[in-house]
Amino acid sequence: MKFGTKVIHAGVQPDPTTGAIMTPIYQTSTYVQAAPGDHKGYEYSRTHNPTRTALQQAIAALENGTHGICFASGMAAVDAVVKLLKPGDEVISTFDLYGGTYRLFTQVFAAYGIKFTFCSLSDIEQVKSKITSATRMIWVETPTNPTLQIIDIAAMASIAKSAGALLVVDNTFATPYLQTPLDIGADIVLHSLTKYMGGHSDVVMGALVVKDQPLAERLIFLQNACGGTPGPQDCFLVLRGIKTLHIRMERHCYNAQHLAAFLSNHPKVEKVLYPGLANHPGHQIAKQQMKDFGGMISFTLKGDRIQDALTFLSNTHLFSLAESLGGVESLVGHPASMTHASIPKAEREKSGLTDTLIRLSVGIEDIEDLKEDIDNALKAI
Ligand code: P1T
Repeated sequence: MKFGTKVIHAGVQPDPTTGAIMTPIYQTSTYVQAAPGDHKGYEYSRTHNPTRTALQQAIAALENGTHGICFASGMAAVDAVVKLLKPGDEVISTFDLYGGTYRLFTQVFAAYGIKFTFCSLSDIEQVKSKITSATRMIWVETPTNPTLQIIDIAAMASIAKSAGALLVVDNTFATPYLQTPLDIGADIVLHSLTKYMGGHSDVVMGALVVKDQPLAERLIFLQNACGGTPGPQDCFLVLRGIKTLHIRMERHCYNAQHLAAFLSNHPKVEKVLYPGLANHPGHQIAKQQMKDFGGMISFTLKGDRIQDALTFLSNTHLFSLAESLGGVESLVGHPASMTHASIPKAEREKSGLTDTLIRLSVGIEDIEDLKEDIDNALKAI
């Protein structure tokens, strides 16, 4: 089945009791049993819920996995993956990572004896040099949040395999419309469904997708045992959101490509980070592993003055100043003080996350209006 058909049909079927074409919101915590253990597959909604089951099947199908496992937030999904490990185990990752993921690694799990090593994941030799006999996981975002580096998934998979480690790919920025990491060697795909998958900035949720039965069983166990599960109404909203994922992503990519070109030629702009630009260091790998280049752009201003960045941020009107990304409406953010404030300055600057970096989540509005909005805010500097 092709992607545009899958987003609409995978995982869902008319409701068996009424024929309702849309999966109902099963707003129930429990299910009546005819006798102890004699039930219809549902016992308690932390463990299973029919609306969640439909969403989990749909997401698994989109990522070419066998199991989708949903959580109450992207962070709850990250939490479940790290709980596969035990004290003494090591994870290799990078500073160029969502600030909340870095915070969970360094301020929660480090205290439980799990070791996190941060390096440049675009430097394959550096990654190999960090492998030890305790390495159990390589943790990748690609494109990265917020400097939009492209990490070679197949190369990371081969390093992980030879070390006997799992490769985790946070696919939030790309979505399965642009890349399916399980097909090129990843073991676990992670999503903040809050972003492009939900697509409408009206829900917070996360998911994991795997294609290995024992790994799925352990993650499903952790989902139920730790209990960070989403409610059925949120699952319904994401199910509805993903029906238009392919159409929204096409427009996000189209708008971002045009806006990146516009910014690149603007006299007040220093550097544009967008993998769709031919001068982006990860452009060739992006072309190989992605269908298009996504809807996120980061850039810096000439002169590198924080005041200029703040002036820009308070002068956009269609781009709203807010955390998050991936909704139909355009957002602008200042990672150093917002989404990535929990990463110490010296560490975030190692991957180019300076105090003047501005991040755009380019929405699906008309490109001419978006260009005009950015141009006006640049003129205000
Ligand atoms: O916000 P939540 O649904 O818990 O997802 C966490 C998360 C995980 N992975 C990536 C790549 C993310 O970008 C996020 C959340 N990011 C933002 C809120 C942000 O504005 O970057």
